[in-house]
Amino acid sequence: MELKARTNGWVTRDSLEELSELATTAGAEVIGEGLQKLAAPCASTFMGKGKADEFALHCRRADVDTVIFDDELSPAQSRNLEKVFNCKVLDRTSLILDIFAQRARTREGKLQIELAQLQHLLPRLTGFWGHLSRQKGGIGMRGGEGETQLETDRRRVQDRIARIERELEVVRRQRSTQRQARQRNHWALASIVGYTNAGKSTLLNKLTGSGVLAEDKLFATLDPTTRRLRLPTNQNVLLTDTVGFIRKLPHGLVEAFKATLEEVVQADLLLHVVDVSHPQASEQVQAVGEVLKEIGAEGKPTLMVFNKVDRLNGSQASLARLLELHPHGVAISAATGEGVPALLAELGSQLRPLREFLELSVPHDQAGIIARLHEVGQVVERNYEGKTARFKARIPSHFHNEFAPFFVRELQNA
Ligand SMILES: Nc1nc2c(ncn2[C@@H]2O[C@H](COP(=O)(O)OP(=O)(O)OP(=O)(O)O)[C@@H](O)[C@H]2O)c(=O)[nH]1
Ligand SMILES: [Mg+2]
Repeated sequence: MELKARTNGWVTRDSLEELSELATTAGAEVIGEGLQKLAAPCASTFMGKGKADEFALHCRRADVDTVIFDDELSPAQSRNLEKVFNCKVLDRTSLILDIFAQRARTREGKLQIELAQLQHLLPRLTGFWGHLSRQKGGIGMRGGEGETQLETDRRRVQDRIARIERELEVVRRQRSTQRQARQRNHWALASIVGYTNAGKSTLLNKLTGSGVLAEDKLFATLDPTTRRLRLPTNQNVLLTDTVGFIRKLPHGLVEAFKATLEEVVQADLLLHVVDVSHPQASEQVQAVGEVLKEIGAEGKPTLMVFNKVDRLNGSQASLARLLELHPHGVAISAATGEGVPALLAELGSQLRPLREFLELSVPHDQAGIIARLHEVGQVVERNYEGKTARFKARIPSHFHNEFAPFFVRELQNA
């Protein structure tokens, strides 16, 4: 397999390296790579004609069966390139779609990925029948070429897209009902976000002891998992681990994964996990920011979690830079547990503004109320002297009614 990219400067090389990781994740063996600097891509073949022929020779010699481009190709460009290379041509988007298709386990995940694939396929439905027959998902080859057949296929794809969208709408409604049920418990919702392979699932497992699959592969997680986390301060948080982000995440994919990503949009707080041992940690932070913007989750209260500090081996410069930019960030190792207590403390303090700090006075005989206060609130100070017990506690605002008869005054949040 050969790789080829066209953008400029050092970013190209990193992006190409990531493309190679993606290809390996998809199950391919990477044979080689190539770069071409062009002022503008060629309209018909993306890369220059001479370079394309040179590459084709290379591919034939190495018995390559697939060429992957790091940039998005137009339908015509990939068709023309398939002729030049005489093998399958993919771009970054189709590669990512392919990995997602392999990973999808739940009905929802499968629907979302099929939707993204069909949306990617639709503009590529031209007279080129090979494309259709290669697609997974049951759109088979039917005999007879020509416009009529093409129109039928287009309509079929459009019908299927409409059906999937309707089914996903049902999923979305179910999710929203589940979320409302959870909100009746009035627990804060926190979503773990971050670049793929940053250690999000490892962190969820470390914090909640759950067994989410964590792997040294890109996009190990597709479907969201939610677990309850009880902080040392007695606050309950629902933590959700979800699909990782990547640079140039296909827009259609973001669109298709809306139901899943809604968890992120609805969260009270985001835990943005960063692999600080990665040479492009800062660029990855930026890429995650862009996806958050795209799904409408920018500007949410965010706790930066700088993960994999155990792999830094003394080279702390990039961590120091990131901590300077994000002074409330916490450096941890989800693998060894280093820094996790500090993370829990910071999580508690960031969730605090969601609660109000109150002073209450409760008669000693109201044992039920006192027990309830300790259950749902975070009691900071208690004084049992005198006829009534006095408490200073942080209480989620939706519980205020229960304690209203015992309010003394509101306190300043420390
Ligand atoms: N050394 C070290 N490795 C870690 C740490 N955290 C995670 N890893 C490893 O990094 C790899 C990716 O971890 P995951 O938890 O699957 O990452 P993720 O962010 O959930 O990745 P996707 O779901 O694929 O987006 C795994 O091999 C983990 O064992 C850490 O603190 N230190
Ligand atoms: Mg994961």
